[in-house]
Amino acid sequence: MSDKSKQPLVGIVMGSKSDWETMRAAAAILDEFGVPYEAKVSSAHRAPEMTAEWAHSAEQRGLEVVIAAAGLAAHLPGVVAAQTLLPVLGVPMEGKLLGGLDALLSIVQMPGGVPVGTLAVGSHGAKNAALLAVRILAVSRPELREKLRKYHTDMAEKVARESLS
Ligand code: RP5
Repeated sequence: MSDKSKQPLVGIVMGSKSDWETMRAAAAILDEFGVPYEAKVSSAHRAPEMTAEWAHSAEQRGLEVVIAAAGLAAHLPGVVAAQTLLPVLGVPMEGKLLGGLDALLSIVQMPGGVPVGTLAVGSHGAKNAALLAVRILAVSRPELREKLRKYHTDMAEKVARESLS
């Protein structure tokens, strides 16, 4: 888990506790890079005021990037992006009925003016949202850039080891 003694830099917000199973993949990456984060369940529909308050105060709490995950009519990332100037990365959750296409379209089709950077559906999106958050933070943090460089070198070496011939 994130080191609670450190100032969280990334806020992971999700529409339901049921999303955490998927969003663990984002938390695991942030832990791997030593990036402190806070994780919060809040819903654009079921708890609109709490969501607005969380988004409004995100910047003054010291967060620099938001990862927002939601399924079904997934309005949470857009609603959060409307209430903060922090970069918001949206992760569509995989729903049972439409496989996450509903959430993907809800998150990706933001009207011009309020951007949400949308990642892949499910755990690949969760993982990449965290890696993108690390890249954003790494712009002004050389130690994170170094860790990213090593991450990519390790990944390439792993693929090379897995080659079949
Ligand atoms: C969305 O509804 C949540 O983000 C979740 O993906 C989906 C289902 O929520 P639960 O019924 O599991 O609480 O708001």
